[in-house]
Amino acid sequence: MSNKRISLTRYLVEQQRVHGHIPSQLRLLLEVVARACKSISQAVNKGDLGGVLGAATTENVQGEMQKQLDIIANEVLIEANEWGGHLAAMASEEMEGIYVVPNRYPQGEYLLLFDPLDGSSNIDVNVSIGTIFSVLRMPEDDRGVDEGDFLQAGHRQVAAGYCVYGPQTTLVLTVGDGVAMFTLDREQGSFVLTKEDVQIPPDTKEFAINMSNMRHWDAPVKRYVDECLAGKEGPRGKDFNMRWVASMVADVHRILTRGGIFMYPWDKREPEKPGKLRLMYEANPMGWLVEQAGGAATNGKQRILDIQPGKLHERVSVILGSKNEVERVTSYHTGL
Ligand code: P6P
Repeated sequence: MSNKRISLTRYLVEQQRVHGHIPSQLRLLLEVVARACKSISQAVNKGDLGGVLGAATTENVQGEMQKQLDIIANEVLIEANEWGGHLAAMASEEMEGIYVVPNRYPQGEYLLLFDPLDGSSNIDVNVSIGTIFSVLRMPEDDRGVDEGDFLQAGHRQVAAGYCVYGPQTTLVLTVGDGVAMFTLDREQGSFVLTKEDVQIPPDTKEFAINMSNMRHWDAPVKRYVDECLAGKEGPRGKDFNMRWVASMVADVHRILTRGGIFMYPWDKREPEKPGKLRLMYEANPMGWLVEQAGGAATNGKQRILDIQPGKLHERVSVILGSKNEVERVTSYHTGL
């Protein structure tokens, strides 16, 4: 890649010129989301100095105690996106129902879904966290927007990405033509293209899973992890390393950067739930990014992006990353 600095705006304009599927309203939406992520990054960066660490006094729709920064990030995204005329409505992990753009603003043709601050348990201990977002198009018919309009399979996304607030603040984005990464230049206050055409190696020696749940896993997951732990002397014939940041954005960023497999599978702690992670604003955007980078994403049995959602906040089992590893774990589930 040449050493000229390409801004997010220039990248999106040039992508539109070359590929023609980033209409101006979608480009505006992505630039607004990026600006909102910059604001969230500033708030996260302040930490204790900003008086924003620690728990709020409220629970989110999942019944989880909210952190102050969860609420701040949610409000930043709502306020940044509601007036631009590019959205019909928004949905967030932090809100029970959808947020319809108020009548005082023009309604657009896109739907924005987000986890405003994923990895909240890491906020107070200064470990990377992030914002995950997914963009869908409003269905064609002209009636008003409701929750049902959001219930589209992940393969219908028109854009997806995340912003990781770590040692660098990096925006990672796909509009269906591969994955690009933009690092925030704090002096200029702009996101600068630092990597494009991201590729995940098909094989890996690194797996990510919360090992403390081992006794609750289903047999196929236990088999896969046991084989990794058996190392050179085992059936895999090589040693594996393990990582678990407990921040999906950080784990996925590592996998996009150097490969690996991330698993948050169904387990028998809450057998009625298909998994912990949410389909619409965690698994779908991350699954598309990983596929766009040559990886794979399944729920153990089927492609995540083919799952037809039944509820806005439904959960899903997630296995994603290096293609050959994901296919191996999936084959242990399906017997194929
Ligand atoms: P556990 C963060 O709360 C999150 O939703 C994901 O970002 C992360 O991968 C997972 O949950 C961590 O869960 O059970 O290991 O704390």
